[in-house]
Amino acid sequence: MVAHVVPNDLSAFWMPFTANRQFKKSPRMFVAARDMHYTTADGRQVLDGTAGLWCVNAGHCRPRITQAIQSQAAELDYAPAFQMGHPKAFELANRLVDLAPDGLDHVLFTNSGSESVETALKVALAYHRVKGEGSRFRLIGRERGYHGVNFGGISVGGIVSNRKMFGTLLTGVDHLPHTHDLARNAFSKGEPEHGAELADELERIVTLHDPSTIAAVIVEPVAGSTGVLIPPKGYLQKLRDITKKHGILLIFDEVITGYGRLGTPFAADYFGIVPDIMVTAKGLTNGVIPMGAVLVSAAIHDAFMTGPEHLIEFFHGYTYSGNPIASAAGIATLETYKEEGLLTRGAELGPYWQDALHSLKGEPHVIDVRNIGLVGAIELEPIAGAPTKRAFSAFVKAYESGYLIRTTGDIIALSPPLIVEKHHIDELVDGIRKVLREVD
Ligand code: PXG
Repeated sequence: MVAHVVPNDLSAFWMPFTANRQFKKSPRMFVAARDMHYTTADGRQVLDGTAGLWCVNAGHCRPRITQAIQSQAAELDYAPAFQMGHPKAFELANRLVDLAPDGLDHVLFTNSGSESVETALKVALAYHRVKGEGSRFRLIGRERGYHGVNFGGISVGGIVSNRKMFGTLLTGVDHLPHTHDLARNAFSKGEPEHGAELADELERIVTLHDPSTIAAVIVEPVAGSTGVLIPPKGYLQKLRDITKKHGILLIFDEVITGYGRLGTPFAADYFGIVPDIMVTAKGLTNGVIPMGAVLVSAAIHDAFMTGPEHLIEFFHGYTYSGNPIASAAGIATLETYKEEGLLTRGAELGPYWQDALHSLKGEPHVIDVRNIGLVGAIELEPIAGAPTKRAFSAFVKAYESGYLIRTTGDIIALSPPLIVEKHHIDELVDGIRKVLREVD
């Protein structure tokens, strides 16, 4: 009822993953953005230390992407996603296959990371079934894993607060241990030395359930949301070896690591490991239009392409799978990344980023600094009896001082747009240094 809409009344919007009451007492509003900066409602500039939510990899309001969206909206707004097509979805899929590691040859489109995860898990289960191995129904995730918020994703995910309210979740799920180990690995630069043996837990889980019951293992190559947990040297290779040995699919959830975050197009490139399925979203469209993409091997795709040709091969998809405007945004985003060398910029800037971040060692409350590509984390000692409070205060103080950082638990996570310059890095790190010296 339009008559009841009061401008600037904040109560109707129940905000996602937000302390709603705190926010609405003291709102933090962005009204514009360009390149590395946001503009707040009160006209201040805020340096984006997080690429929005790990998605605006090419920086904000890039003209090529804006124009692509504008002209696509005027030319073909929507085409049915089922039994009909339009050229841009095919073009984007082809470009993704070109960009992805060899062996990932087909693309399913979604509208978010969460939907990409559900899609990947369903492909994995259905794949085994169409191959005549329907006994492979189990999915293995990992503690402290984040795979979005839908039921499959929270089932394989390992974040207690995202799971505990929601009943029985998916059955037939087990979890690997997480790899975070401050006692052995604090202040590691890049991949930590210790912990590859944690991948052997997969052998134990496989033995417990029998390989013939396990469909897939899903992990983030670098866990982002739970505070930038970087895999120990050799760990991911072990997961690849064990899954291959037992005919289990390996799914990399690259929603955060995809599209240049580690200084390579995908984490799979960084670690030299090709998964069977790769889950992406966020940076695919520079965060501008919701879209995700799931890349699968030819072996998986081809296993479905049997039976009479008039029949649907896989009963899954969304109204907006490969939406024309999202596809146009995706193509323009990939062109921007290519033209500006953004997918490898993290490799060039990585050493500078690393040194800058590690200069925070010794500042108040800092118990770890870790980094990989253009990702970083600063872990703070929690206030006794009030976990997360110190980091949240740091987040608010940073915002007030002109820096957007992200906190999860008592960890500050950083992931600037890939167009970041050295002077932005200096500014961000010095800003955080001041904040750390001020917070209780
Ligand atoms: N998988 C991974 C690895 C993610 O990081 C999702 C799936 C879900 O994506 P959607 O598009 O459904 O949100 C994510 C999302 C943070 C943060 O600050 C991380 C995400 C989202 C919002 C905030 O760590 N990751």
